[in-house]
Amino acid sequence: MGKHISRLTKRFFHQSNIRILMVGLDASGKTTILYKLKLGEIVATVPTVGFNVETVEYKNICFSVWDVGGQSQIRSLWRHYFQNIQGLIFVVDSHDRERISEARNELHRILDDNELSNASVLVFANKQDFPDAMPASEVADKLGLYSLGQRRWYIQSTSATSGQGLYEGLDWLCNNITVRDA
Ligand code: G3D
Ligand code: MG
Repeated sequence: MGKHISRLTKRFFHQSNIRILMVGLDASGKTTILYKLKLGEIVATVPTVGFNVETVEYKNICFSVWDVGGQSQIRSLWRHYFQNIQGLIFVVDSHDRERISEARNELHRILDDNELSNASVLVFANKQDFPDAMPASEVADKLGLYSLGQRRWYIQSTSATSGQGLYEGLDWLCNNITVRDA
């Protein structure tokens, strides 16, 4: 894991202030991913009631993470975190067929925000270790990724508990982010 991370940091080395947002429905695996990446100390904050944000800063890269779905009253607060985002990671529980359409709605609602119009989208089709998990192609279809038009997106099968697929996905994101130097 350490080797992968140093390789990724080298990639990012010449770029400044990379901001990556990682969101998904609750229990999709975001916190597990954050810990698995071992980027550093995860700081959990509650900027307001019902809105929990985890952040990790690793050299010039800042990850912000929160749960989406169901809390329409706090959506307006998200926009603060949307500014200067180059990459969006959307985490899906590939084993949760019941909530895949809710995941789809949340993803599209986020992508409709103007602040994210240039953000590349990496989807982690997580929990692939479940035998009945939907394959990444089915997750892509059910999330409506094929209708995203010009947007750069990529879907990666992952199993956050073992770490499988995480670095492959991040590799893609490193190569496909739009850097807006301040
Ligand atoms: P969240 O931060 O998106 O809400 P978490 O999700 O990271 O808290 O994960 C929710 C639960 O799913 C956790 O289980 C976690 O271990 C499990 N999980 C995450 N990723 C995977 C995966 O790839 N495979 C499997 N099998 N489980 C995974 P608990 O039991 O702690 O609630
Ligand atoms: Mg969490």
